[in-house]
Amino acid sequence: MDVLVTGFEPFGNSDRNPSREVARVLDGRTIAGLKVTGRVLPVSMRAIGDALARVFEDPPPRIVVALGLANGESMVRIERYGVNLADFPLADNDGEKVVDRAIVPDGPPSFATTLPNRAIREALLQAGIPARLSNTAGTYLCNASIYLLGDMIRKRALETRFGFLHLPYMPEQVAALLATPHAERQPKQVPSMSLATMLRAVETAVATAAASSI
Ligand code: PCA
Repeated sequence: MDVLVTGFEPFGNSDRNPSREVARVLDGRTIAGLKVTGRVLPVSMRAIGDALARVFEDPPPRIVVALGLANGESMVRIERYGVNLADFPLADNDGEKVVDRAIVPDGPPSFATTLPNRAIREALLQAGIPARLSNTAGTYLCNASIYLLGDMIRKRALETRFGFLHLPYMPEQVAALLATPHAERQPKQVPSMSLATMLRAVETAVATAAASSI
C-alpha cells in the first residue's frame, strides 16, 4: 500500500461525513504515481484502535492522510498534533462520552504529525483552496486517530509519514441542518465546502507529501 486515506463515519447530528465521502472516492485511485487505499473508521473509542491496526496490516502505507469533519470549520485545517487525551464534547456512536481519559496509558503527551504541513498549506493556497495550520485537533475521535497513528508508527518502528486534515461541512449537510425544525436556533453563518473542492484538497495534500518524501 502506498497511500492510505482514512475518513470517519457520520456522527452527532448529521448522517453524512465529507471525510467518509473523500476516502470512498479516492479508494483505488492513483495520485502522483502512488496507489491510494481509502478506508472508513468508526466514531467509537472502543473500536477505533483495532480498526486503525487493521488498516495498517502488511504492507504498511508509506503515507497516511487521515481526514475528519470539523463542524463549523470554514476551511481545510491541517492538524499538527494529536494529544494523549480523550475528553468528548459529545457521545461517540456507541453512546460513550469519555471524560478525561488517556488514549494510551503511560504514552507520551502528544505526537506531531509528520507530513510537510506548511508545504501542504502553501500548495492548497496555490490551488485556490482556503487552508490553515492548526495546533489542536480537539479531544474527540479525530484527535484520537492522530495520537493512535503516531503511537502505532512509533511502536512498529515504521517510516510511514502521517498527517491529518479536518474538513468543513459539505453544503448539502448545512442545507439539511437548516431544514430541521430547530433551524432558527442555529447560527446565521454555517460554513461549508463542496465535496469536489475537498477532493482536490486531499489530492493536493497527497501529491505534496509524495513529492517531499522521495
Ligand atoms: N470528526 C470528529 C470525529 C469524527 C469526525 O469526522 C472529530 O473532529 O473529532
